[in-house]
Amino acid sequence: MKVVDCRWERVSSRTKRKAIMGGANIKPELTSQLQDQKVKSNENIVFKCEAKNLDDVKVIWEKDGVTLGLSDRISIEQSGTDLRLTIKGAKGADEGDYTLRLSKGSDSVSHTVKVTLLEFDQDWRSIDWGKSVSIKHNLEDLTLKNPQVKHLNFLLHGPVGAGKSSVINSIQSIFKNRVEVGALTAAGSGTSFTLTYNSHQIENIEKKALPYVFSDIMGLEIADKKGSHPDDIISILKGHIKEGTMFNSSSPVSENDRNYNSSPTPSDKIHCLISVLPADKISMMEKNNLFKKMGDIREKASHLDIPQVVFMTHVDLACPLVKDDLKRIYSSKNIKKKMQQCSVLTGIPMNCIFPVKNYHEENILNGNMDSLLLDALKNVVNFAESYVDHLHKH
Ligand SMILES: Nc1nc2c(ncn2[C@@H]2O[C@H](COP(=O)(O)OP(=O)(O)OP(=O)(O)O)[C@@H](O)[C@H]2O)c(=O)[nH]1
Ligand SMILES: [Mg+2]
Repeated sequence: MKVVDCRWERVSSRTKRKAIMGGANIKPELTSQLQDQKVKSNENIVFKCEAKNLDDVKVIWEKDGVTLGLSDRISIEQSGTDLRLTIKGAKGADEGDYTLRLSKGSDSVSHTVKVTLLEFDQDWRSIDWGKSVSIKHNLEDLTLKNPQVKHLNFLLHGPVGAGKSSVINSIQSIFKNRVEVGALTAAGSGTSFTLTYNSHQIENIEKKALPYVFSDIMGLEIADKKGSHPDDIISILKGHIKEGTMFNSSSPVSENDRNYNSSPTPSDKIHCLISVLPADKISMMEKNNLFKKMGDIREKASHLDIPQVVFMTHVDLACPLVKDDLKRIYSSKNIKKKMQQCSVLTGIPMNCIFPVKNYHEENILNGNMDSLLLDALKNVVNFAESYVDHLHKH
């Protein structure tokens, strides 16, 4: 603590003299405020603040009411009017309320702020980041156990602009080894861009057809009058709708329609229903009736025992941490919270929710994006495989 300046000065009032004699009655004062902090794992937490009248003042830093002392992680500094607390390498236990307290005799001034960690100390789900090539090869070489089924059919449903077409393009891109735009995407439109029922069989670089077919349908729109009719989607699940069918949102495809397949084979059915939800808009969606519509479809899929998952897209827009480094996807608290919201809203358990980042502005492939998408694909392929296996045995 500093030595107080005791110079004698001629002063007009008794009070002022007393103050200068030792700063006895001058209260410490904070001249700038501490700020709440949201920090990444391992980042340094630094609190800076300015104060005046610090002579004879005890400077105390507290965390959740307990006084902090110096350690190899904690440094407490004072230089003139500048006060600083640094905590090296933030971790989960550092979250809490931090108080700076300046006290002198019975006078005391304090300010409390919050530290929140944007990340968990460890990834809560593991993923093989470096193994995208071998996972890709395994998926290329897969032979289906059920001889009646030629390929696994995945149906993507979800709101307009959720990234359904982009999911297909992204998966196709990985197997083609270059960025593809086969299933057209729409930039920023409010109404659905995909109007017909289109199927895309994934091919590899040698143009070999892989046993994965993705169907991309018109987005389920907020207004009831627009978007795919839920009855059409249920017909798709059962394998009644042929490729290329144009949807009419006011009247579903009937049994008399030439696009109606009245005797679907196991190969025509949907083997996994993928709800595509954009991470950055989940909170907004809670308020509209989209989830009711999606819920009706999922209920039908459940009656048919079709496995169901969520692909949560736009993760880059939902979390700046993930935008900077996709590998932080399973340490980001924000992303986990969004996934939990998806789970609550859809009733689909967390282990069937896969956050993905689609190719949308990139021109070249990215190993981390591939890893995340392939991890999701590997899981849905397993679920669909079990389902078709079950169809075969029963
Ligand atoms: N930032 C970001 N943008 C994405 C992502 N996925 C898709 N997009 C963009 O979001 C927009 C809509 O994507 P689409 O794939 O057309 O969405 P959709 O669900 O097929 O839309 P409809 O067919 O109209 O129902 C496009 O501009 C995409 O480039 C993502 O993961 N991150
Ligand atoms: Mg689309």
